Amino acid sequence: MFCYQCQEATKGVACTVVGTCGKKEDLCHLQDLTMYVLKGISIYTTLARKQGIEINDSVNKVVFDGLFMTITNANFDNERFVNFIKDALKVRDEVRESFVNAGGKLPEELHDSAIWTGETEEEFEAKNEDVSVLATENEDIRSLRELVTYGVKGMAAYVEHAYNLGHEKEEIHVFIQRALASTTDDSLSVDDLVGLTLETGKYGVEAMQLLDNANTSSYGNPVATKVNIGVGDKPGILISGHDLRDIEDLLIQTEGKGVDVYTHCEMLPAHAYPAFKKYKHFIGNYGNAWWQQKEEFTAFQGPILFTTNCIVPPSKSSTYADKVFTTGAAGYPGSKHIPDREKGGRKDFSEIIELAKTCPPPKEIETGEINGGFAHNQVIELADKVVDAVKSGAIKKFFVMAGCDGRQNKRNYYTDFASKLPQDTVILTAGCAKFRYNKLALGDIGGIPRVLDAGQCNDSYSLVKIALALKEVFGLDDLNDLPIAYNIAWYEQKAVIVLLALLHLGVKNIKLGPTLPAFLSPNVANVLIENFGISGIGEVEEDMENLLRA
Ligand code: SF4
Ligand code: SF3
Repeated sequence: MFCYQCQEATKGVACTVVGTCGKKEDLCHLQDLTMYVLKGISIYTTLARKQGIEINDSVNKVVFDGLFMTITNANFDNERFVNFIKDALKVRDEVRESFVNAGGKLPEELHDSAIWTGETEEEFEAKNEDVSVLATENEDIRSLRELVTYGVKGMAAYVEHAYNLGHEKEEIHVFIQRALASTTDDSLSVDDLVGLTLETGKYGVEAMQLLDNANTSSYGNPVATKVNIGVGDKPGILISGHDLRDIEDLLIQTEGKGVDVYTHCEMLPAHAYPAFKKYKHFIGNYGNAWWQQKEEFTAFQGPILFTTNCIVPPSKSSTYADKVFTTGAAGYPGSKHIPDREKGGRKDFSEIIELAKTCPPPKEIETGEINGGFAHNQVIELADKVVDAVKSGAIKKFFVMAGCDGRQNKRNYYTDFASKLPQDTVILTAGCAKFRYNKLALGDIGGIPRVLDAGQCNDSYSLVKIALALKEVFGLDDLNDLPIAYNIAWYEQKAVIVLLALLHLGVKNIKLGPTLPAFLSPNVANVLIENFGISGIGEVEEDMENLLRA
């Protein structure tokens, strides 16, 4: 196996025996093949669109679902991948057939991903060498192809959440598929692929905007909220991941059932949406970022529903493995998977609710409250206060510390960084990176909390909107002239699309840690360093001094 798509790639190079995430070789091969088949589909859809031939909308869903399933820690279920590949091969061949039937012209030579076929698991496994990341020999081309691929994986996740709320944008599907097809095109140069990488960022902004519209038009604009981190006395269901439509279905179905609902990790921001505030049994948030789930799920004692990543494989001695459920793109072998909703309907969570009723209430692991709900609308409502604080010097600088958390000790850097920041600074955060500092007593500046949490990783879009609004207020031409520094933590591919989106918007001098991506070849890393001033992290004090001075 060869996988280097996340920040925890072994030795900062690649996982080649087993993933740090728990992904085994056979699963890695199935995920590689999934990507290959999606590329094959995308070759035909892109050709068809170029020739003005219409594609059935259902194909888009196959592509974004498949991409999402291969994101780090989303799906560990080999069987789901085997079935997905079989179905996707059929879809690919149907797309080709309808393209040809509609008078479409096939090129003389087609990439192998558009024609290869296999039926059995043995055939799938035997294909690995051809479909592995290493099949691209030139390391710069490979690096750029993977950078684009990981960007569209992140984008696909956001597209799926928006789709679940009835929001879609054709141009984003068209781009995702064109980008995938481009990764099979040997005629593209390094420069072409650099251009495609920046274009990926452009569509990343659109995907985040699409999801922001979907979330806020369905559930209202998040408002400043204090979220309880203690427990109630009833049995609970813990819901993790990013899908708001799923939490809506769960809250509705648990009402009046004597069962409480708690958020975990990236679901924490759900508490700030007005539509969810009416549920009395929506008690609070339990635990921290994804990587602490083994201990926290044990203490929770009730069922856990994963709507997306990040799943950590439970240990053999785990007392909660039989209480884990998955839905959507998430999957884990042996865990019950709740099927998709019928159009216009709701998912059926009754089995989880029945199980919860038989469980003891969660054990208390902490008490108190944390602040949330500082997405763009809420912050812009506070704009006068914020602008006055900047003008009076009460706020000297904002630090965007968005992104992902992870298990490496090196990430203590972010806790240290946040706690050592001077009192006249404000942290703007989004994503599960926040769990490194959102429980510190950092205080406020004239009523403005020093950690403004915009929400999930996709809500990094909110941070951009806030920056654009400040740029306007201060009459600046360039985002980089604002007193904002970027110190971003990444782990999986959604952070890759967030980063590419920021680059597209012209944000410079981003610090990216705790390590630079293994998939950036030295030359590609240099392009990012030279053109965008991207740098890795160093020592807290030195980094802070440099960022405060810049
Ligand atoms: Fe390794 Fe990350 Fe790939 Fe898992 S997703 S195999 S940890 S690089
Ligand atoms: Fe976290 Fe997995 Fe990326 Fe949405 S939950 S940010 S790592």
